[in-house]
Amino acid sequence: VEERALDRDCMTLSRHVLQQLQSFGPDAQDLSAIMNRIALAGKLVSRHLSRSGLMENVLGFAGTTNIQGESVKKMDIYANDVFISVFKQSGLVCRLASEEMENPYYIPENCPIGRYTLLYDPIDGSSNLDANLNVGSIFAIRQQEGMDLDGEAKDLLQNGHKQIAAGYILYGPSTMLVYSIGRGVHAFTLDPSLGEFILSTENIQTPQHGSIYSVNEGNFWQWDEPMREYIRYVHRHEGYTARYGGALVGDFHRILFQGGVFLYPGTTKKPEGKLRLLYESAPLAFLMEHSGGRASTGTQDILDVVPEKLHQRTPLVIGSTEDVALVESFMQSSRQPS
Ligand code: P6P
Repeated sequence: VEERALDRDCMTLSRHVLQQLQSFGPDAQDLSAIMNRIALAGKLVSRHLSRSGLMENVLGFAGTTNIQGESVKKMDIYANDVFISVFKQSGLVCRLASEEMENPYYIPENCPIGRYTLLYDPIDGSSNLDANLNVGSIFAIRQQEGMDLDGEAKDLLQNGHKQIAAGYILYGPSTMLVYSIGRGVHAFTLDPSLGEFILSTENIQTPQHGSIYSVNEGNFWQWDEPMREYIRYVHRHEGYTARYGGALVGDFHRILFQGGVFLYPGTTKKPEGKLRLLYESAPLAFLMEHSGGRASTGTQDILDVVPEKLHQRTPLVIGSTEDVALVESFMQSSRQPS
């Protein structure tokens, strides 16, 4: 048993990425190195969060608002800068597109050698921090296409099939990193004593159906009739239970492992929904599609959506294939209310 435990402790994230690619060509090395930098960012953010209650000037509002007019938390800014710093020294990533920055951040010394772009939400669900509840970082990696001479990063405005890797870091009771490079979805748990993310679940399989539906029912009065019909259906039928943590990564993580469905549909206030496409919904859709689940806007696969702008929002229905299909049957009102 001791030997098995030792072997497991040796399956670090970068080793796993190389193994996944079964080749040690330049792409494999690059992706392994990029994942390693993301792991470093996760460790730095995790360390900062674990002491956030004790340090001055970490929690609370930064006194600024981001491009969506949302008040920015100091932690949002810290985490955003962590990702920039870890990639500055990497030589791999030329551009970073983040929820916290109106325009992509370019690292000139890495361009054009570093042909990769990191799209990320540095801290998602930061309002949970004030209650010491889980938050997460979400990321996707794309290859730059063209020279982007005008600095508009127009090549990022392509559908989610252009993602070559995606994942998230969940800062919960343990810090976990979940990723996919298109060959299954794998979870790693940070062992703080080693400072390493160690493989904890390989090839996660999302059940075809689950009892959980995860949605903010406080928005009921803002939904259209098909969405209300779906909620009435799950209220009426036995076997459903509601779980909603208010932070996307934690709610997603539960569905990824246990099945069920997470929804953030359009509302009267936000017809396009609240969640962003490029660095929230598309990375999670990439994962869910590779763990046997599905991700939809309610009428279209998330991975097929072509954004018109960097910070575009989208409605999101994501989880078990059967449960996403049930929601779609209401949304496409192809179903008679039963
Ligand atoms: P609501 C957090 O602000 C966030 O962006 C996601 O992490 C989360 O899923 C959602 O918004 C919660 O939004 O409207 O239910 O509070």
